[in-house]
Amino acid sequence: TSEQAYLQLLRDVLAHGVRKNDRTGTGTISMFGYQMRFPLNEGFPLLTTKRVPFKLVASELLWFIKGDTNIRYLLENKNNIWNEWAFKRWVESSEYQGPDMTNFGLRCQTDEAFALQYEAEMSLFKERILTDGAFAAAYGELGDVYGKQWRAWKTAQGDTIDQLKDVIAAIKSNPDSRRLIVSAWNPEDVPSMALPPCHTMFQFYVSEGKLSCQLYQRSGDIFLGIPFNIASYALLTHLIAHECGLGVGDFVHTLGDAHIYTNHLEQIGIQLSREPRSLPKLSLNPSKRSVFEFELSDIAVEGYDPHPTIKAPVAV
Ligand code: UFP
Repeated sequence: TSEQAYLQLLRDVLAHGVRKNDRTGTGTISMFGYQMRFPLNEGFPLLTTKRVPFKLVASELLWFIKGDTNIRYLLENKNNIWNEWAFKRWVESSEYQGPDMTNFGLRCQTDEAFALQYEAEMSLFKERILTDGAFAAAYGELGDVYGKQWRAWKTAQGDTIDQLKDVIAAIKSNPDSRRLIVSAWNPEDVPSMALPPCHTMFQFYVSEGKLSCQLYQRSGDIFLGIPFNIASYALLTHLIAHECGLGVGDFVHTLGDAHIYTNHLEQIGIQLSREPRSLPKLSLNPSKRSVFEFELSDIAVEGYDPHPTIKAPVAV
């Protein structure tokens, strides 16, 4: 199956990657420039050699598509993947009165007493985001993240560009266009961003009635990030193809700095020892047309029977 493209990436970087230091201080084995291709009609590329949490992929993508940049929607869907970025802003604000949370990511890994304190503060924070609208507006907001750049890119004139809506309209009206691009990398915003976009830009391509998508990802954590990213862009391609009345072609995943963190090697050994199973199928509610109308309950994967989850530390 097309999962082999990912397993081959693991093997190639293990065999040919070079040792490289990184921002997080963890250490990586890295390769520069790599491309994988996932023919989407062969099955939905949700890895089977370990469980990938599809509901989290789908709710995050719908959050981007809505142009939402506030973690409240994610929390309402039990999705915690962006919490740390909002929490950081909260504990660094003058309104925060709790225990000192400086460098919480790193300290949690080495100090168990602190980790408990952090968890208590984080659950208070989440509860308040969910129940207090004014608090959510002030501290759930992440600013210039994907939803903002996709749906409301700001222009020099002071208005905004809806890149996603425009690209969907262009796919319908001019499918042979070679300009079907959405960019998340806004150099004006990068200096003030906690996490400059990893998914820098993506391009669509239509041929023989099928929609393909290529993503340029500047930086990829091969074990933890990439399996999630593959599923997310495969889903985006399906959703847009669905709206445009097209079939699905390939998802082409192009990587800049493709790296394995050195504290993921044992987990990768386990994953590579497993036999891939057949890929699941994606099912979209046929009564919804526009990508902007889709809700989480309209999206499901069928026949997903993966090997168990493999836990690994996230580099922060
Ligand atoms: N990363 C991913 N995929 C993502 C995401 C982050 O692989 O969707 F948001 C990883 C890549 C890298 C780190 O290991 O997070 C970002 O760090 P940097 O900005 O230094 O590249």
